[in-house]
Amino acid sequence: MSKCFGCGITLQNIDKEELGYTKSLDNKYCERCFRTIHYNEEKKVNVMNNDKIIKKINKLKIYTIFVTDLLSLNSKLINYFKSITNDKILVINKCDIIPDNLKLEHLEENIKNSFDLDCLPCFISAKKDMYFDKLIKLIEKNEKVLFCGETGSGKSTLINKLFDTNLTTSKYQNTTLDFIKIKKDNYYIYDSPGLFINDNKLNDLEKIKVITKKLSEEFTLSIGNVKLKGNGNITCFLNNLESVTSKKEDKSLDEEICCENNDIELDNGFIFVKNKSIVKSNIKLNKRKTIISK
Ligand SMILES: Nc1nc2c(ncn2[C@@H]2O[C@H](COP(=O)(O)OP(=O)(O)OP(=O)(O)O)[C@@H](O)[C@H]2O)c(=O)[nH]1
Ligand SMILES: [Mg+2]
Repeated sequence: MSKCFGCGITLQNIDKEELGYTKSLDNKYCERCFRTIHYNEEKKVNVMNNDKIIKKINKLKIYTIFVTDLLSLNSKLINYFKSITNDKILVINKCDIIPDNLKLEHLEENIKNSFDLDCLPCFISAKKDMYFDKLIKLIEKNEKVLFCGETGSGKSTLINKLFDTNLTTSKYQNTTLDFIKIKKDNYYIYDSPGLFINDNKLNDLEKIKVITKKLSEEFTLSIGNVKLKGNGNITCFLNNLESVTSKKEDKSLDEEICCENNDIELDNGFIFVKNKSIVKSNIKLNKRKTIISK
């Protein structure tokens, strides 16, 4: 049975409504990939469960490149990274979106400390071909390399750039549907379906939006589905598409955390709180040691 070159799904020419459909089994791509590539269409599908993906990655015992971006990096994702038992590296893609005043070498060190990693992460930009050297050196040491990480982190884009392949990429979630094994020169490269972390993921990243706000008890600050009150100044690092509004409201918020030199993790970014402050919210939020300041 042949598989789609774009997303890895098994090709079939029987059921138009089912995944893998193509008119002719001689085609290299399924209809879903064809429509994504040529018409930028989204077709939502049921995805492979995260635990199943991690189990398969660990079973393959291959050097693993775990891809994320700065706004998606959070404790939930890092727990998946840590559950990979293969030799591995954390690659932070889309570094073209990071504001120039944030120095990558500081971020690398701070991320290692904040998430208690064994080694420094590696910043790259697949889209802009930036900082591939270190990654290429790591790849060259291994005959087989597997790319994994959250959906939309840019795994397939990165493989296309590094190995001149034609995997399907898109701004939508769950583009790659199954593991894909590609032989290229002396290497075996594996792409994998993306891990699904949250419904609110925004993949279309331009420059990170940096917004400074003062929290208060009278005004509710809304960032996506998160509402905030409290005291002190905060700096928000957000996706360019994320909306931020402020509204006078008497209603109190139930959750509360005390922050000092912490980041509060959001679905598409984070909030840096430098000075000691109380942050109240409508949903339970997670704080970490900041990745911003030294
Ligand atoms: N700004 C920016 N966008 C990128 C970069 N790399 C990839 N992207 C974009 O991220 C989106 C997702 O890319 P994909 O390569 O399809 O992501 P994936 O990790 O393979 O996603 P799944 O197959 O769903 O797991 C696309 O819109 C890419 O253009 C990058 O370095 N910078
Ligand atoms: Mg992909």
